[in-house]
Amino acid sequence: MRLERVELRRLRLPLVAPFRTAAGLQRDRDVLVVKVTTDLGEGWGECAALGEPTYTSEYTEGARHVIRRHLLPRLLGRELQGAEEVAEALRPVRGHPMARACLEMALLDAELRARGEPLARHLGAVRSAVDCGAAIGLKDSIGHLLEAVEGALAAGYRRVKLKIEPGWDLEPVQAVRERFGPIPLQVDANGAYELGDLGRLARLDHLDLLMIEQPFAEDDLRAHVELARRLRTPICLDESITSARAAATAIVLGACSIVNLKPGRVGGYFEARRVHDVCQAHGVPVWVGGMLETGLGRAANLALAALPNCVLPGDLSAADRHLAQDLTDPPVMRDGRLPVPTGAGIGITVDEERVSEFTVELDVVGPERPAPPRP
Ligand code: NPG
Repeated sequence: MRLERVELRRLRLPLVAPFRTAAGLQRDRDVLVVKVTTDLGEGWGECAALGEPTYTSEYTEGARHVIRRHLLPRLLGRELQGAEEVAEALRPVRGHPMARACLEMALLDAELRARGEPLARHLGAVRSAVDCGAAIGLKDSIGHLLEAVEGALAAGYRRVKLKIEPGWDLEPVQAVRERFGPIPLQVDANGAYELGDLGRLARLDHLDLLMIEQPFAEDDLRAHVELARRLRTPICLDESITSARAAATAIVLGACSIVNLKPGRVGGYFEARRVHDVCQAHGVPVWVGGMLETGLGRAANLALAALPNCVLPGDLSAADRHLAQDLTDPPVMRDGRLPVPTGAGIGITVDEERVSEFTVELDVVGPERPAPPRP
C-alpha cells in the first residue's frame, strides 16, 4: 500500500464536565484526527495526546509538528506491504509513540477496509462485547464523588476507577466503599506519590481494591516493586509500560501484576498486541485504558479489548460519557457491556460534517487532488 495524502485536523471538542487527575485538568478535548488517502482507499486515525504535556511528554501541537515534519516525510509515497510496516518505517524517529500510533491506526483502517476485515478479527479478538468501566476524576468534595459513583453504577458500569493523589486517597475511597459496599473498585494515581508515601498507600490495602494503578513516577520501577512486596492489593502499571520490552521488565522485576494497555502509549496497535501477548505469557491480566478519545479511538479500543487476555473491565465507555459532542454516533452500552465493532477496519462511520465543525486547524499534506490519468 502507498500513502498519498493526509488531512491532519486539530479539533476542539467540549467535555460534558471538566476532568481532573493528578496529571492535570482537562477542560475540553484538544485532539488530532487524521484522514489518510492511500492507493487502497481511505482510513482514519486519532492521536491520544492531550492538549498539554501533563500526562506524558506528548501533546497535541507537538504531535502535529512531529507528524508533519518528521513522520509523514518517512511514509508519503513509500510502498508498504501493509500497516504492520509503519513502525519500521518510522523507527529512525525517537519517542512520540502517540503520534506514530495515530498514523499506524489510519493506515491500518485503510488496509482493513479495503480487505473488508474488521480490526477486532485482525487483532485476534475472541469476544463480541466487552465489559465497561467508568473512570472518575478528582472531585472537590466527597459528596460530589459519591454522586459521580452513584451515576456510574446506575448507568450499569461494571467497575469504578477513582483518581487519587496525596490528600485525596484514604478518606474518599473509604467513603465510596462504605456507601456502595463490595463493588468492583480500583484507584489510579497517575504517578502522584513518592517512595516515602509507601505507608500512606499501605493504608488502602484493607479496602479490597482490584488494583492500585501507577502510584509512582513512570521511571520509578523500584518504588513499585517495594510497594508490591508490601501490599496484597495488586499493582497495575500504565505510564511505565511504553513497550512490550518495558512490560516484560516490569513483570520480571515484580513491579506489577496487572497492565493497563493503551495503543497510543506504546506506539500503535501491533505493539499493543505484543504487550498483550507478553503479559499473557507471564500470566499477567491486562485491560484497555482510555484517553478521553472520540468515538473513533474508542471503537478501536473496543477491538483491542476483545483480545483473550483483556480479562478485566477497561476504561471503556461510549464517548458521550466524557464528550459533549462526538464524531460518530455513540454505541449503546447494554448491561455494562459495549459491542465490539464488526464493520471493516475500525468499523465506524466518521461524520465528516461534525469533524469539519470542530476543526480549529487543518493541514493537508500531499497533492490536493490525485494526478489526472495520463492520456
Ligand atoms: O475513559 O477515557 C476515559 C478516561 C480514562 O482516566 C482515564 N484516563 O490516566 O488513564 C488515565 C486517564 C487520563 C485521562 C489521564 C485524561 C490523563 C488525562
